[in-house]
Amino acid sequence: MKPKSLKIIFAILSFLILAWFVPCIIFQISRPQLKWDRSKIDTHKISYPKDFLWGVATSAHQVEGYNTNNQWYLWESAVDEKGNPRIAGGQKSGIACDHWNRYSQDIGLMKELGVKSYRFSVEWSRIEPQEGVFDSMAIKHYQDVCDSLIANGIVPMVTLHHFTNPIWFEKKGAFEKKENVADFIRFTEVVYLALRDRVKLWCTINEPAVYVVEGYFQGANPPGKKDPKLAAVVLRNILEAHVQAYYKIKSLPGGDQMKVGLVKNMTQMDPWRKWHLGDWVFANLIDGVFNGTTLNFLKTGKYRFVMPTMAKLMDENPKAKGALDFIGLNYYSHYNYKFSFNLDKAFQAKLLPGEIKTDMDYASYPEGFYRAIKTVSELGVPIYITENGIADARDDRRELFISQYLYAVSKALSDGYDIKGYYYWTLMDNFEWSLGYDMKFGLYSVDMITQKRTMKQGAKRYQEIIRQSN
Ligand code: IFM
Repeated sequence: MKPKSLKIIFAILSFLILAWFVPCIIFQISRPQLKWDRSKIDTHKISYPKDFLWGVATSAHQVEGYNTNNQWYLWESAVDEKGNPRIAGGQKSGIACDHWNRYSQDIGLMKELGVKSYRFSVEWSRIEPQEGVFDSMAIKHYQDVCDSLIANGIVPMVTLHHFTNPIWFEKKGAFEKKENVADFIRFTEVVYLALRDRVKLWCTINEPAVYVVEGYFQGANPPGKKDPKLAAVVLRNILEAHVQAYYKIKSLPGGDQMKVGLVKNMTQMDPWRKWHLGDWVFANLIDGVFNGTTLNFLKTGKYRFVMPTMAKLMDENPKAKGALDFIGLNYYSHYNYKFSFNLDKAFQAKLLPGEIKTDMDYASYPEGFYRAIKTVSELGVPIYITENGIADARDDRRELFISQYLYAVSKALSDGYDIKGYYYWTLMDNFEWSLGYDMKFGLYSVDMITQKRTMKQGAKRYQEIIRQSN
């Protein structure tokens, strides 16, 4: 071969190598995947401020039982295109943990743990069973729950929307239509006025991106659609609902005294292979849609949802900037993406070598907690960890999980991040949506026949950490 041809081949090869590896290096620098040498970490060397708000979290549909008037209840009896049940093994939420009737007993469990706060959601379909018709008994129920919490020295944190919609709202298109946001705002006003004397901490919407991805992109949750363009619209509208709910509360009596925030699930979207440009491109794309769109909207008021060839929606609401007194952070883990032209394959979670798997399809990844705190801190408001926990039916990883994840939070605190509280997900084993009762996130197990609650061994680490920090 002539030297000239060799030179050309060399130049092409060099170009290809540069075009492949240089972006990989840039991505690694801009989004480093933190990895601690866990064998050198002393998870007992942690420290928390005296006024740190230790808590537990639940949501209405997952624990209350017989929420028969929402879209999830219908979904639980539905089948997919192939005739398979929508929920694993055809399970139904049913009586769940009967928390509607047993909340006093459950507040006793919170006392036993030593927590100072309880995050729970109010069930819209109970409070407004028909459009514009409010049930005073349901409202009274939540007033009683708050009274009982306060009497026991436990601070209530209320979530207004945690995945469930009343059937009437779902039927009229839920958040697919921007004009329907007004329904949520009317509900917000009623709940706020009923509970404002008792509740100071408000979460508007729980995990908007999860609601959208599961319901409108992957179709695992109701309404089971797989429509990226609609997903872009629904995310825009549900974020708009947050903004309007924020200003609605602020405009009502006592609103200026309230802390109102949005709850963001920060799943780290990482490449499976750091040297693979395809993995990076895929991970960045998902990160952009799942995390970036929401964070950017809250930061700048600009809505930018881009999935090349699938969906693109740009919008703006300058009022979104500033519509936040705190950010609620739900953190569990990361997903490692492997590039594939077949989207279903690329979405399959991959575990990195040596990772400890939880019962969910992801690993335990405490370093990602620190990364998530760092990322949401850029919003410039205090952080409440509104959810964090492990699905661990054998209860043989929970203690380590709690130790390592609370080490990450303690490290973030000592590095100056403004974290006000931490809510373990979840108080007791409950209905984990499309996975039914198979995923055991609870600090307490629940006997589904007798409803007996039993503290798990792993929960004792949480109890100990709370006790030591007081
Ligand atoms: O159970 C869910 C909760 O409803 C929302 N955040 C994640 C939890 C565990 O998957």
